[in-house]
Amino acid sequence: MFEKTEALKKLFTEKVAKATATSDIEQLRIEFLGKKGSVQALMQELRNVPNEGKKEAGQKINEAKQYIENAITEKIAELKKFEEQKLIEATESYDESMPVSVDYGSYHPITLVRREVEQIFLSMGFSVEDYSEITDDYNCFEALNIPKHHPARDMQDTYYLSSNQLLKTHTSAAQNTILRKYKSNLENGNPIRAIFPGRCFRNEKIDACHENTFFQMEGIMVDENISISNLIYFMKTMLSEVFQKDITVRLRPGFFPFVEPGFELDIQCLICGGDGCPSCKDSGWLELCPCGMIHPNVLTAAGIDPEKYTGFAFGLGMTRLAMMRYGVKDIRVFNSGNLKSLSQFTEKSFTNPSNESKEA
Ligand code: FA5
Repeated sequence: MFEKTEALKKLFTEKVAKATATSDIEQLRIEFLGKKGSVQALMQELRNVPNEGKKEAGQKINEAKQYIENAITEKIAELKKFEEQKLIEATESYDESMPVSVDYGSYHPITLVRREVEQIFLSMGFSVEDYSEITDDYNCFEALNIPKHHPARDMQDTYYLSSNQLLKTHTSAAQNTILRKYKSNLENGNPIRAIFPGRCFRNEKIDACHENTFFQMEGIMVDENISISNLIYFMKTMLSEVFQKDITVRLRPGFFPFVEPGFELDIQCLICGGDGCPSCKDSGWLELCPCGMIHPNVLTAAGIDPEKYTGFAFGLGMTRLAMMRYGVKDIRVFNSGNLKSLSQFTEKSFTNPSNESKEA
C-alpha cells in the first residue's frame, strides 16, 4: 500500500502543477477525492489487505488523502491570486485609484451605454419608449402569462406599495402597454418595433454580478411572419455594434412564461476571457439577454390576433452590458455614487445623445 499511496501522491503532484484554472482543480478533486476517485479505490483495496496490515495501510491512505486536500487548498489560493491579477490587467482601462480630473459633471456609464444601444435600434427603425418604474401586478405579471401563484414570480420578488402597485421587476412590465399603444400599426400594415429601457428592482442577494436595482432594455417587434431568424439578426447586430469586435455568445433554451420558445443569450465573460471569475460567478459566461417569441397569450392580452401576427421580445441586461463594455468587474460600482470611479467614463461619451432632458 505504501508504494501505491506514494505513486498516487506523485501523480497528483504532477497533475496539480499543470493546473491553470480553479476549474481544473475541481476536476482533480473529483478524479482523486470523488466517490469514484483514486483515494476511494484504494479504500476498496483495503478489504484485501491482511488484518495485521490494515491499520497501517489505512493510515497511509488517510495521509495521501490529507496530502491531496492540503495541496488543493494551496493551489486554489495560488490560482485565485493569479486570476485576480489577470482581472486587474484585463481592466486596465478602469482604474479606481485614478485621481478625479474633471470639475464638471459627467454621464453615468449606464447612461452612455443606454444611449449607444438606443442609437443602434433607432437606426433599425425602432422607437424608444419611456415607461414608469412603478407598475401593477397586472402589467408586471398577469399580462405576461404569469398568473398569481405561478412559480416564476418567486424569481422576481420586489417592493410592493400600498396602492396595489409595485416597483417593476423587469422591463417586460411595459410590453402590454406598448403593444396596445402601437397595435394600430399592424392594422395599417406596419410592424410594431419598440425598445423601452428602464430601472428594475428585485429582492436580490447582492454580489459582483447581481444588484437589487439595475437596468434592462426591453425590445419587441411584431408583424406578420416574424421568426426566430429576425430575433437572432437583431441580437447579433446590436452586440457587434456595441462591442465593435468579435465576441463569443451562446444561445440556450430558457423558460419565461411570456415567450415560447424562449432562450438565454449569454456572452463569454470579457473580464476573464471565459476562464471564470467573480464577475461571471466562475462560469465564464454572463447571462445578458434572454429573449424569445412572444407567447400568444401575451399578444391576446394586448388585443392582437396571435393567429395572424407573431413577434419577438428580448430583455437586455443593460447594467451587465455596461460591465462588459467598460471592463468593470463589480456591478456595485454603478450604484456606488463614487465619483472617483464613475467620472472616468466621461471621455468615452457618444455622439448622438437622445432624450437629453431624461438623463440621470
Ligand atoms: C427577465 O427579466 C425577462 N423579463 C427577460 C425577457 C424579456 C425574457 C423578453 C424573454 C423575453 P431575467 O430575470 O433573466 O429575465 O433578467 C434579464 C437580464 O437582466 C439578465 O440576463 C441579466 O443580464 C439582467 N439581470 C437580471 N437580474 C439582475 C440583477 N439582479 N442584477 C443585474 N442584472 C440583472
